[in-house]
Amino acid sequence: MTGDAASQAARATPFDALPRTELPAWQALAAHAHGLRGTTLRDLFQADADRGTRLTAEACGLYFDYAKQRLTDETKQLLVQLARSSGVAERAEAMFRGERINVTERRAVLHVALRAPKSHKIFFDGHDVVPDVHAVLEAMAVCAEHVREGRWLGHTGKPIRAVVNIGIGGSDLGPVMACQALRHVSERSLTLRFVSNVDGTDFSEAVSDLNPEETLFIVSSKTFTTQETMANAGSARAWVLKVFGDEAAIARHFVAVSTNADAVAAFGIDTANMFGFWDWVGGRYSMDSAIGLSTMIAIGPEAFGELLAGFHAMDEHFRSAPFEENLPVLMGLLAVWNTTFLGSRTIAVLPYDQYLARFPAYLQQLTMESCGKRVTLAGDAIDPGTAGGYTTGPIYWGEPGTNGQHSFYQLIHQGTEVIPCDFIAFAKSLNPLGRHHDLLMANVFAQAEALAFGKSAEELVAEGCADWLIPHRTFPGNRPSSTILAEQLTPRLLGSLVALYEHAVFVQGAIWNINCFDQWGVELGKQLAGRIVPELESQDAPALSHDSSTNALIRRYRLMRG
Ligand code: G6Q
Repeated sequence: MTGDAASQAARATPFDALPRTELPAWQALAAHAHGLRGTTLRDLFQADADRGTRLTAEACGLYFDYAKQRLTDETKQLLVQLARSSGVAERAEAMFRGERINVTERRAVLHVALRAPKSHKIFFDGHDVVPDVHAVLEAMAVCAEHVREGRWLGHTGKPIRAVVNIGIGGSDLGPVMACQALRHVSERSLTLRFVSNVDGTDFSEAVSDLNPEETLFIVSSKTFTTQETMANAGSARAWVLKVFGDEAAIARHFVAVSTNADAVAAFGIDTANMFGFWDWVGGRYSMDSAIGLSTMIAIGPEAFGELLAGFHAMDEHFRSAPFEENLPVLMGLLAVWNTTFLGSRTIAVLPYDQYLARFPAYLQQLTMESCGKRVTLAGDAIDPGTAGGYTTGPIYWGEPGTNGQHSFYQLIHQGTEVIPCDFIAFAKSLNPLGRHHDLLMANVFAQAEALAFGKSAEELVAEGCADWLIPHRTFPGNRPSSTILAEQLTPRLLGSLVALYEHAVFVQGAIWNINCFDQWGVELGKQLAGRIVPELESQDAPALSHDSSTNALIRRYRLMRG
């Protein structure tokens, strides 16, 4: 064993070595899934009057109804056994204890520390990180209040009125989602913009109507080396300097969020205006770290504190609730059940709340970057085609309801794919307007009902449907969904909702025995483009050594660009 392998083995939990397909619970579930094939949701509901209230769980203001999932009490029992024998609880404890469970990057995974109250202690390498977290939160609050109250003055003495977050991936998607979700509690006199794409259109459009004298850029990048972010930050710098012609303006118009103080200083941003975080915060788990500075500026430190409290409440629930009533455990198990045992390849997330329009995009990164893995923690292949293999991370996607109903829901109702859905809805509208909210809610309930029970040929005959139309108008039903119902979309509720999905992903990762916390595919993308850039920028036609298709595309681009 090499030194590396030995130290990894020493860190691993006893569960990492267990081939999942050999677990009795796994095998029982495979047989059970086979046995359930002929049973429909109609059958299950007809046989069991309590199903709709029994197969539910509730925590942190979230009511989770999974009665319309294709499962029985026995399925649930077996899934819980699978979670136990896969070491979900032990792995979660290792995370909370600050162990380096991200073995390929040798990092701890401590996003739970970002929302721990001051009174808590969470240790990493013998050091309590909670005071560090709160010190950064306090510094962020000072900055946020200055901007919100018009006390942060630009180079010419005018108060900042527009904030532009420059970042990508985990340094963008969380704040974009949260700022939109919490717009109802945000400071409306401030303009919030987000620039992520290296496409110059993104930057140009974002600043086109802004006044540089009143604009503050937040350069958000954990590494402060990401090509897209550095290119956009460079353009922002040039945009500011073009107006002021004075380097001193940078300090008034730029702050940074990063773990890399040297690179921040080299860029010209005063490190006094840098808000730090730590390598134990993964990008996609960072919206409640300093990466959330734009969110805090928008909603204020108090509401940001509420958001963190919501995250923390779900952390505590995940850590302490019995698996049978544990929302993240149940949600994670359902994803495993639908994906690995019932063969669904995608999960649709359908928020019936316009404020959550970017929630599916945010979740795509959280879920797919985390569970898009094809080897176990020990490096063994688990492609479904290999011995002992199985399907991991499903594709997450979605759009807010009711809009989706007028486009892709057709396929969910009558296509050949079975797509489990997560419906998310709120009892109280943040913008009550006539009948609108009841109409919205009627749609969410009706969709879940129609997907589960469909419409049979007999029902169509009874309605007088012409014979030849019956196959077209029949809805098979038996299409699974869960519904998450909460009272109102508050900052606290949003925190709990995000933490619910974060921990559900953790549960999936533990069961699939994969590393949910690395992202080598993303790293690859960062390197590949870097290799081609000089070939595009060089004045002479460079020798190209890619495949013939890439070579031809590069040549054609150079030609077309002129
Ligand atoms: C997230 C990923 C990735 C990352 C971006 C931005 O988990 O690591 O999406 O957030 O690539 O990276 P920087 O914050 O380092 O610019």
